[in-house]
Amino acid sequence: MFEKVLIANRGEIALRILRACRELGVSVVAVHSSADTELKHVRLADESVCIGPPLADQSYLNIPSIIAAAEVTGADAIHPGYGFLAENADFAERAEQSGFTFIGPPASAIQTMGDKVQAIKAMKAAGVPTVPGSDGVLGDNMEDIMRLAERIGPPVLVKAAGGGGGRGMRVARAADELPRIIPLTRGEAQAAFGDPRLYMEKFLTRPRHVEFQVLADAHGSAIHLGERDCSMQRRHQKVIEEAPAPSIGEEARERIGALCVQACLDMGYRGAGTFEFLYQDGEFYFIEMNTRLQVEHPVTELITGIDIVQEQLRVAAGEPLGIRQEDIKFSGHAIECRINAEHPETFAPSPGTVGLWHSPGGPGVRVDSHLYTGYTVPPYYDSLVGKVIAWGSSRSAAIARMGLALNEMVTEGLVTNVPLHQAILATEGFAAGGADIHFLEKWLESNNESQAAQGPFNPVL
Ligand code: MV4
Repeated sequence: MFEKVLIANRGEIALRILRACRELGVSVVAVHSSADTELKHVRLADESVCIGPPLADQSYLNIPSIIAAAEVTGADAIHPGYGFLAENADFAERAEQSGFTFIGPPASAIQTMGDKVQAIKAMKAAGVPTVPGSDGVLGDNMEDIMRLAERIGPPVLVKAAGGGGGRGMRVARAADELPRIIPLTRGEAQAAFGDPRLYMEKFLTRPRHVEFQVLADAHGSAIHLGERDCSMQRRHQKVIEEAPAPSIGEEARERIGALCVQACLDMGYRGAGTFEFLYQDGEFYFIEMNTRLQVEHPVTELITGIDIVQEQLRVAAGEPLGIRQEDIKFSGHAIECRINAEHPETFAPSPGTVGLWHSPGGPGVRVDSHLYTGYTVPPYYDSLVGKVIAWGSSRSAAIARMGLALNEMVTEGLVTNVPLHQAILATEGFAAGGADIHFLEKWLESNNESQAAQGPFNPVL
């Protein structure tokens, strides 16, 4: 195992990684911007290094500064967390070239999965089901593109090969919209990703977002930890996640999970990863792979009992996976609410200083948060200030516990989205389970309409 790990991140995930390191007896180096000296994990770390000014470009995204911090502190390895440099193949490569272990997959795997066309190609080769669409990149001939759209059957979605996470894509309702849409999307792709390549998929109109968690070691072993449903989202930001995905069932879990494991083995994947699928009418369609630890990993931890971050550290250190697929037993149901310092109706970020802080607790309640009384949430970064994760023996038991936990939580001085979570939990659509990716935005829209009709009071929040 490593002696010293540098955490190249901030907030709740940096604290989560610090705790995993501590349990394994690993020393921790925290790196932070000048706006983040008060972060909880910085205070708990064995050593800390200021890597630059508040703006992420100059600190958490500053590769030379982070590598220099690893050098001066004598760290063995770097954990990138999520966001920032977590899926930057150049960072992974430069960290390794400087003699540090990058706690994540090989840079080549990050590179391959960052190219969505290559990712789909790799999945098809492994037998993973994908969305009907173009076989690779679209060419320049518009007649060919229009014929392809007719063959797929409109509506179709034009996506940027360099995109992902909802960036760089556009729907064409009919083939004759493509002469307008292709150049538009191509221009945006070139500007945003420096890569004009496009591909096309059938547009699924009411899918759910279901993703599979995998772990792979450097010795040819890989396992899956089942799936999560992340359909409750707004503008590509997940709001609530849960595991298992409602009504998926053991047969599909084992079948799709096994295909993801096979894909990992085929490409020599190592570390934690997530295969994202759209799920509609009982079918799974691979769309993208995430080569990092994800925000929502705790729901999987609560139903499997596996510490995903500790496993990341173990496989990065070259240890074999300690768990076999047949040892994985799924138990109960877990739900995660992302707590953001933002207005629950306008979604405007709302940084501030925490007055009284009460963390919820009790059986089956986990809180991953860096908040403490007196902490000031800076305005420079993502508004996520914590996650409440509730486990229950059934989905309804987990929902009930989440309700109690949200009620218990006190974040005086901060405006948070807790009232939004409470309102979502109270909807029939959420209670039923299996809502699609459009549910939350449609529900918010219908609230706004009834609010406009009834005056200044929101009847739901
Ligand atoms: C799609 C789709 C429908 N059909 N692909 C958006 C984020 C990116 N990861 C892929 N996305 C989508 N791809 C086909 N062929 C709908 C979405 C989509 C979406 C997917 C997952 C979670 C939330 C979403 C919100 C809007 C659109």
